[in-house]
Amino acid sequence: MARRALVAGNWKMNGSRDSNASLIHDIVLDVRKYPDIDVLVCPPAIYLESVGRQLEGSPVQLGGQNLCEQEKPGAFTGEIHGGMLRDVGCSHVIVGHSERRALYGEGDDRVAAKFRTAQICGLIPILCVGESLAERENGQTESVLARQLQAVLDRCGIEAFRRAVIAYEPVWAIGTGRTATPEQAQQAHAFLRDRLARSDAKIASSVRILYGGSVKAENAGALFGCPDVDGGLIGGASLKSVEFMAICAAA
Ligand code: G2H
Repeated sequence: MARRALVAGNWKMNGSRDSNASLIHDIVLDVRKYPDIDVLVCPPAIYLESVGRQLEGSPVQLGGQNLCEQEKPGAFTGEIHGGMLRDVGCSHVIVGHSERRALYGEGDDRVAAKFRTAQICGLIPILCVGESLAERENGQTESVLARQLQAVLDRCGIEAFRRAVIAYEPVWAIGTGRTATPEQAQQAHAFLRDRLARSDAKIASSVRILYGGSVKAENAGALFGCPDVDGGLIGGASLKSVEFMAICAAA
């Protein structure tokens, strides 16, 4: 891996004050064994502040799972402004996760707006892209990835990728136990990097592209061994400290 690896836990809508405290306790104890990688946790918004407090003094970084695309705070009931994520200690925020795209109607334009707002607020966006099973079977994987990436390039420009992370998450591999093979992951990651290289080769070679979709301790090593895979966005397996730290060990 030419770039510094990042292992990010996306807790999704899971956790409680007690389970979070125990999970973070274990991660903080263990993470010092892995000084050569970056580790990030993305708890549900309501727990960001308490988890952030528990992370103080540790190298583990904090991220949000979503933010409002509005650049200024105001009358947007139920939404969370990027500045608020910064305020409670977040460095990163996930944008465009396929669950947001599919279940909450977030299209490419809205995802691009969220990406931009994240950066305006000083956050590093983790842009999720990925094709559905039908799209893969119809041979549309590359056109879907290109479209999702282009929406952000059109709105934010290539320079925006100096401070951004991409996560390739094939929808058919998310929470299904079905993981992309290392070859499938490498092919998609290389494609994404190549698209960025058309605009700026240096930025393309420095941007971290994570793989996400049923990553576990047993498959992490092979995925992270691919030249264009720079770590992972981990869902279910990030909720168990032993499994999550084993994934960190593989990075
Ligand atoms: C993909 C991933 C984390 P899981 O959504 O973003 O989840 O590892 O449970 O497939």
